[in-house]
Amino acid sequence: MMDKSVVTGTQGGVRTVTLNRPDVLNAINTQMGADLLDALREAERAPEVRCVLLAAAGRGFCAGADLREQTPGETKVGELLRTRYNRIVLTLRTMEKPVIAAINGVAAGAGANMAFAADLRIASDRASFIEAFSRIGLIPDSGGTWLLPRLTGMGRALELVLFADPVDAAAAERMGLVNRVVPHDDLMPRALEWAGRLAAGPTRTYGLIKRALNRALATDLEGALEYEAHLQEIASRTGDHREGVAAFLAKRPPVYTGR
Ligand code: T3D
Repeated sequence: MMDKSVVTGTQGGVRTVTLNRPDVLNAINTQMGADLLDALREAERAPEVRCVLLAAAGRGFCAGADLREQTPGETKVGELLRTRYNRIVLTLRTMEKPVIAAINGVAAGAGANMAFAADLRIASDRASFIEAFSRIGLIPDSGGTWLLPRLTGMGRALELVLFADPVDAAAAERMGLVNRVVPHDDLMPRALEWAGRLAAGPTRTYGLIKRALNRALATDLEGALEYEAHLQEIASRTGDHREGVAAFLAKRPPVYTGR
């Protein structure tokens, strides 16, 4: 039987979604793109999932689109992006539960931008990032044009995409591309620790937080304040808010159900 291109497992509310084409550094072919989108959408729907951890098998995180599947000039790239990559990035970005990317090695092209679409990034000291697109005469896709200037500022974003040089983990942390860099062997334990913590949190509220921050990037202060007021009404009616206040007053740790 062929190995699955994406492997999933759930423990303690954490759904781990592992890219699994290690021989090609997890380059995304048609099958893997479909499997990844399915896996993310399933994680988004599943009520028992309270945090998603995007990880990868082998020495690479993801080398972007599988270039062996492409025929430049013939492949309908716009359609491929609209039906697959854009949906993956939007699902990562908008699903109303936290998404962590654990970056074990090289992340290139769409592979880098998928990592940048996650909410938090924890990287091995062996990780690197390459906005590889311009090396092969393409523009950054999979959200790169939107995500990079927001993470690093416009000057650095342009440097990353025009030169398309590899950025090592330490430089990525300095630029704000990743939240933490850890020794390689600590990557999955540390990522699972973060994921476990978030999976025990007020999931509904985390979802509202993502909604608020995503919207805030596209609005003015007045609009953001109004949206905060609207969403806070919703958050204030959750069981987890009641639990949080009760726990504080009783001087005990809260036990959140995610609702
Ligand atoms: O056109 C569209 O579909 C639109 C969407 C575009 C989105 C994109 O992601 S465009 C960008 C595509 N990605 C790239 O251009 C990166 C290509 N890969 C590399 O530049 C290098 O592989 C890396 C810098 C990522 C890693 O280098 P290195 O030296 O550590 O490894 P390697 O030897 O190059 O790769 C190992 C194997 O993976 C190798 O196979 P082999 O020779 O052992 O049989 C290599 O061919 C394969 N591989 C790596 N990247 C891809 C790939 N195979 C297919 N597609 C890849 N993207």
